[in-house]
Amino acid sequence: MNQALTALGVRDDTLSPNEKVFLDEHGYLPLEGIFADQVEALGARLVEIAEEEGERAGWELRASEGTGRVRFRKDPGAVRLGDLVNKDPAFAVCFTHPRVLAAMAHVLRRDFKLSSLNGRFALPGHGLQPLHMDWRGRVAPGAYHVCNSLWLIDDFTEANGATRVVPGSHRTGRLPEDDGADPSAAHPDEVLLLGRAGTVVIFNAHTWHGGTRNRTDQPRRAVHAYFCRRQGTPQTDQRRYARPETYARLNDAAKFILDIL
Ligand SMILES: O=C(O)CCC(=O)C(=O)O
Repeated sequence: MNQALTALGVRDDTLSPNEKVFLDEHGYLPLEGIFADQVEALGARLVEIAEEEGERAGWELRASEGTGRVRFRKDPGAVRLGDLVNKDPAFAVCFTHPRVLAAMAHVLRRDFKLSSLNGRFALPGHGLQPLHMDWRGRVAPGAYHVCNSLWLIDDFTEANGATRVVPGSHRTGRLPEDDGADPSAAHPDEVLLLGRAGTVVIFNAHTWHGGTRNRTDQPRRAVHAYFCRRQGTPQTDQRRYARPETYARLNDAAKFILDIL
């Protein structure tokens, strides 16, 4: 793991001490503008893939249902795209960016691989999700299994279905429903992850979070680069899906992150 991280440019100071403390305490960390130079191209490619796949879009996520992998969340009114690893070389940045990998290394104690790389468009009038974690069950603070990163393809605004999180909830060892509240309702402590397109927000996937309703007339697009422990079952079985051209174009360090080396 250390060799792969070094090869991909991750150092002990890739995240500052303040960034690590913020992530530990709040369960999320915005990394502003870190892919601003690529956001337009990635957004255009996502739209093309959504058009090419049509009704079939997201089939890889549905296929993982019932296999013991993370349950595919019913998400009416959202376009889901699966397996972006193999759909365009441009998406490699989402699992090789040193700042993102440094955050994963911090939360998952230098023991992680990609679980899945998906797109999600919250369509106008839709996108509200119950508060949830991307892990079934309660875990003791610090014993984290999964960590996510949200790649903002569009600006995330108050109106367009920005993701909400409940800061610090990853340290409670509790589920959103434990306090008897309706997980679909607004939580008194929730904050919206607002930011400019080109920003990545890391969130410890044990932090309670969920999409909000998009009240604009434009889709709100994001990519989720989701990571789990190396021994964990990935949401997308990278070994099954990896195409020959993906093997050919990625270096060994990137293949290690995908666990296809
Ligand atoms: O795209 C978002 O706003 C968050 C999506 C999410 O949390 C999920 O699909 O599990």
